Amino acid sequence: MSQHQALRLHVPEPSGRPGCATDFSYLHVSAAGEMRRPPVDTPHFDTRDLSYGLIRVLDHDGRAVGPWAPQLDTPVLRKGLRTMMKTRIFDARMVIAQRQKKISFYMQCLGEEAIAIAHALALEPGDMCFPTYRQQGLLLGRDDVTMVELMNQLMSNAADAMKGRQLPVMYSFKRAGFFSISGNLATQFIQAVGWAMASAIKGDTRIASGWIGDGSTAEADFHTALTFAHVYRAPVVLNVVNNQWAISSFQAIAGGESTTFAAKGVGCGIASLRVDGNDFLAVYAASQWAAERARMNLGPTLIEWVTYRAGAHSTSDDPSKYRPADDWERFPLGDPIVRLKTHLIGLGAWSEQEHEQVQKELEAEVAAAQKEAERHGTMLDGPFASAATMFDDVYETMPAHLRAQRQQLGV
Ligand SMILES: Cc1ncc(C[n+]2csc(CCOP(=O)(O)OP(=O)(O)O)c2C)c(N)n1
Ligand SMILES: [Mg+2]
Repeated sequence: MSQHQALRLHVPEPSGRPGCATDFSYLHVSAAGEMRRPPVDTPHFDTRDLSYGLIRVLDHDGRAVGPWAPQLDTPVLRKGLRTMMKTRIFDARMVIAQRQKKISFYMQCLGEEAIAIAHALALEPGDMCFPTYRQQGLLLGRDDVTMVELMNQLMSNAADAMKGRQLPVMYSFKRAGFFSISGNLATQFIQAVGWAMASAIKGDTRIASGWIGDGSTAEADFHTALTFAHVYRAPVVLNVVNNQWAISSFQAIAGGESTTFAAKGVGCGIASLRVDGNDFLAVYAASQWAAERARMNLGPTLIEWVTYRAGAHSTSDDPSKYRPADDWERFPLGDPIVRLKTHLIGLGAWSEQEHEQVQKELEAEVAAAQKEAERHGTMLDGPFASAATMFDDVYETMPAHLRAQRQQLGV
């Protein structure tokens, strides 16, 4: 027998389980206004404290405090709140539509609305996002993409621009700087870095914004993307949405327990920030800082957005099996909609009455869009595309084995 003790592995566990409240002290939440804001040309090693702390602007009373408080006009904030409310209503209706079998599958971004919506404000026309399936807010804040178009895709109906070949939610809007979503997670990150490098090689001025979830950072693509982004100082913003869960796997399993996802960026030579993702103002301020760095050829920035996936992973998931049902209510960073609403009320630019009124207006707007989309068909009762369409638009000249399969199908 060896005189050494038996070796053992550490397997991270969440601090809460169904019936046992989560201890959120693991999050290490800084006070609003506490973190410093360095100049955009700061070197990566000077962001070390910012990758372990938490950049926050909105305090408990909804006031904007500290060096990261951005200068955003009230109409922009009002539109931001409206878009977050619209996104939540849209999501809720689409979950119901899935339960009614009108769509086959859906993924909501409940609780994470501020991230995509405030981030979009820091981007310019022509910039390209490489999103995952929880950034519908990038599209719902735009005037050049309609809710009907999104719903057509979700219902895989006759007006679906993807012709039913993409899983619902996997949108593609080149004109809106929204790269086709791929279900193969983490691919978005290397694609974003590659696109950003191409933009620089061409001498263009457009930057890229890549997206990944906490769980997906465990994929090799994440690390490859960081290496290329760092080495070539690619003009890209690397967004890691840490919503605490990857389906039923706690974020610690992907490596967020004794370090942070932002700190991984610093280790790779990339300026990195850890930011309150439920704080609309902090999301905008950090995104703007990172976008400016990219535009000024100062290289990539990794931003870890700390948030909470308040809903189920997808319509195929039941989170009550693996986490406490009231987790979101107890999450220390609160609800992004309530926080921006409180801020605007404090500024005298919103009221409870207006909130109720806007809620009703948006519910009617989303319902009308659904009615319009359903005119083109749903998964419940068609009309369905011919099976022949799955063979179209893939190869310029269809290979023989596919021609044979098509014949076999008789279409
Ligand atoms: C490469 C790859 N592995 C596994 C999956 C299956 N899968 C789909 S979503 C998901 C969880 C992802 O969690 P996270 O990255 O934290 O994103 P979130 O869903 O929380 O937004 C997994 C494992 C996949 N789609 N692609
Ligand atoms: Mg996650």
